[in-house]
Amino acid sequence: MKWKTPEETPDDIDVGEKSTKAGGIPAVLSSMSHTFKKVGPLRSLSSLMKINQTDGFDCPGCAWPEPKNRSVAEFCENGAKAIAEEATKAKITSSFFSEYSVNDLAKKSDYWLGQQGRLTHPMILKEGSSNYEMISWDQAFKEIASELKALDDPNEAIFYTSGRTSNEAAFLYQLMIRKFGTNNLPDCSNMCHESSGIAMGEAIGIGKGTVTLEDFDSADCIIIWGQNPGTNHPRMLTSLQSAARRGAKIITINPLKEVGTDRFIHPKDVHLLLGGGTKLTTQLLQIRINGDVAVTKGLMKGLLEAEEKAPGKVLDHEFIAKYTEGSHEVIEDLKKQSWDSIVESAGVSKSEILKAATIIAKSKTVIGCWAMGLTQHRNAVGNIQEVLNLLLLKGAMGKPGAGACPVRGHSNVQGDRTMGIWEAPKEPFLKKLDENFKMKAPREHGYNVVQAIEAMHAGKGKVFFAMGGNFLSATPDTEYTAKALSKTNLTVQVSTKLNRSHLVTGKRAIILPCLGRTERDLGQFVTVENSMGIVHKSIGHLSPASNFLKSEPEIVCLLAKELFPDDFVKWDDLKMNYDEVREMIGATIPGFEGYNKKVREPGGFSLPNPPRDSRTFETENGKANFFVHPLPKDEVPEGKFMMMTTRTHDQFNTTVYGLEDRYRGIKLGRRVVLMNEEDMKEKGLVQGLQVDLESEFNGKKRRVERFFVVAYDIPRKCVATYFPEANPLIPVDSYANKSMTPTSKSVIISIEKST
Ligand SMILES: Nc1nc2c(c(=O)[nH]1)N[C@H]1C(S)=C(S)[C@@H](COP(=O)(O)OP(=O)(O)OC[C@H]3O[C@@H](n4cnc5c(=O)[nH]c(N)nc54)[C@H](O)[C@@H]3O)O[C@H]1N2
Ligand SMILES: Nc1nc2c(c(=O)[nH]1)N[C@H]1C(S)=C(S)[C@@H](COP(=O)(O)OP(=O)(O)OC[C@H]3O[C@@H](n4cnc5c(=O)[nH]c(N)nc54)[C@H](O)[C@@H]3O)O[C@H]1N2
Ligand SMILES: [Mo]
Repeated sequence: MKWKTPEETPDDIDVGEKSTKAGGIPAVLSSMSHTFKKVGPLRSLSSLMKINQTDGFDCPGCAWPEPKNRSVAEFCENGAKAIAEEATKAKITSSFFSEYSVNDLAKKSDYWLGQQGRLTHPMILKEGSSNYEMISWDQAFKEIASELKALDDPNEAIFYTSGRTSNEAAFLYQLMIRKFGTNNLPDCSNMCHESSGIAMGEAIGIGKGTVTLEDFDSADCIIIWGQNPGTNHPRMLTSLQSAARRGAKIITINPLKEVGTDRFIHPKDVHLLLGGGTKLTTQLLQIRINGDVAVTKGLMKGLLEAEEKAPGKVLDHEFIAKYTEGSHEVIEDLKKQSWDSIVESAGVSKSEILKAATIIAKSKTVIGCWAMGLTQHRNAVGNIQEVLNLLLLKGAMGKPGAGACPVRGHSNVQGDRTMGIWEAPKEPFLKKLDENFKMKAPREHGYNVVQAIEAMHAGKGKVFFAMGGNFLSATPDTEYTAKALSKTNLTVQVSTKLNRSHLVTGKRAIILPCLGRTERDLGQFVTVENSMGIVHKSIGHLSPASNFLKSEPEIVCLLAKELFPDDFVKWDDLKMNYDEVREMIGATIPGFEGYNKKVREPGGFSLPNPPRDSRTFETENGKANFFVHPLPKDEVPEGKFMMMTTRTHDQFNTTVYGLEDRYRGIKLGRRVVLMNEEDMKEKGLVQGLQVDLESEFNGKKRRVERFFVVAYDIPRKCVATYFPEANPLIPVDSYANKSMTPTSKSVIISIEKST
């Protein structure tokens, strides 16, 4: 069916005061009201006490690591919301689907869909039918397997993964898919930190961060590019708070003054709850959207100037000489860049940049953190390599208190990659699969997210299977993607909650409901890897939402058994025996030898990280590489705007918890466009007026209607909207060089009053 804007969209907004600090009493109240209302007091308490404890489950909220000395309540407001969403008492039974047709449901808002509760029974939408109906698990696996077996080529199947899937499920899943014969394994990473992986791989030989949580205890300076930790990684604020308290400097680089990086009160600091909180950010560089290459070059230019004044005191010459290549070219480039062009492209003044550069120059140890503000632009790989250039100039790699920290999104997105969820796997990994599992893994690279959409659109992708996530709403170009999905023969979603991807389907569709992190899985535990490469256990304690649910590993094993009845891999045994799965992983993936033993140690174990552990750089030349990137051209034509899409304080990606973006003071509605007041005046717009937004790319126009204008402290010609409401504007063919990550933070749009 065709995608259109849900009819049930809230049609009013309320803009109040912005918060002045993150955390505090409102955060405590908000977590309590979310969990108590949805989950009930007893279930709430027992689940909140188990979050991120060594004998509990990994919070499905984000991938920020847990400290060694854990407190009783190792969670945050938004973690509590994520758990309430999963542990909710509300349930979707089969009668729900007879009451509402797929068409009826498509009219409902994302918020409403989420409120209906947990999926409880496998369902099928038959060809030509208007409603989902019950199907047995057995029959569901038969239908899926026969559709897959009927394909002319295994590459006509596409297997998506979102980043909550455990290591065990992910490993089994990719094994089944490669046995089936394809590398079509697009994942949420393609839209998220893919640019970080590529940039870091080229520069330092590993696609992962090089810091541990302890490094935050000794860093002199922490720089945060394009990240909103107050909302998306609230537990990071605890690390920032203690850093700020001991005098570390925090530089924030963001077009928005995000409350969470400004001030914070830890909910545990009862005596401080009514006070002003801790000031986190020392200096905010409020750049324009995509001003990061410029501002980072400016910071490095400032470092060179400081070095001239105090030779040998600013740059780490020893590190540069011994471990790196390309510094000369980078320094020459910095000398050639004029301050005028840097200031113009960054959107902040030379004196502001130099002030921040002075802080960095004086710091012996520097950590660079970043998230989606850097990764979702055409020049995203360049953004990140500029960050790495700065860190390398400071020798900020492989020593305490220093390093690169890409802050991951989904709680196991990093682990999924480690387990082989990747469309472009490396030969040594495939060779190991062949040896260990008596197979011939395909060598040809598969589709990433953008290529998967294009393949389905072109009729080349015929079966779409999703292990979690919400492909339709998370991907760019919603209408185009909807059309792509609807051209397939079968779409299958392994899900915990109802979402829009269940409503825009192939000719047939199947929903396989699964257990979540918080739920008991026959007494077994799974394992996950956090943003800092620590692998640890996660065990659910709550009784499952329904007796019909199966775990993700079991779902994979049952489908694999249907696909390959006489396989060398004993799929039937594995579904009950995750230790055995971990043995398989240990025999296949470096760093996981002795997995079962190591992961049973309290807190788990750390994966090898050559740059961090020994300043070893596994790049082609064995060095850490500097890269020179040009300043991005200012591509915003006269009268148009550069749009970013961002998350509110009340959502997890496409899951909408509520309609309030508390820290930004926006209530009741999500169809908003945040604009600079001067730009509004120039266009004759006032707050609360409704406008239509239109993007034009490669000759194709895309449009969304009736967004409310909100006056906001954002640089001129820059606007912000929320993800996923603005995704129909993001062109499928607009993506980052090399990583193909959709440019969700750089979309050129025009704005006109709605008629
Ligand atoms: N509660 C909650 N937690 C989450 C999520 C969630 O939705 N809700 N999502 C999870 C996932 S998958 C991810 S990837 C992370 C995302 O975490 P973030 O990356 O923090 O998420 P975004 O809301 O996309 O925010 C990006 C930030 O970048 C800024 N920005 C936009 N454009 C630019 C730019 O050009 N330059 C710079 N320097 N900054 C820019 C925005 O103002 C915003 O502050 O969070 C994870 N955690
Ligand atoms: N415009 C714009 N688009 C973006 C972004 C942006 O910043 N701007 N960010 C991008 C980023 S960073 C990411 S990571 C992607 C996210 O893309 P996805 O990961 O595909 O999307 P989510 O919204 O996280 O998926 C939510 C669904 O996952 C299912 N789910 C939840 N828990 C589980 C579980 O334990 N198991 C299973 N099987 N299913 C589960 C539920 O059914 C829920 O509806 O979106 C990307 N899209
Ligand atoms: Mo993400």
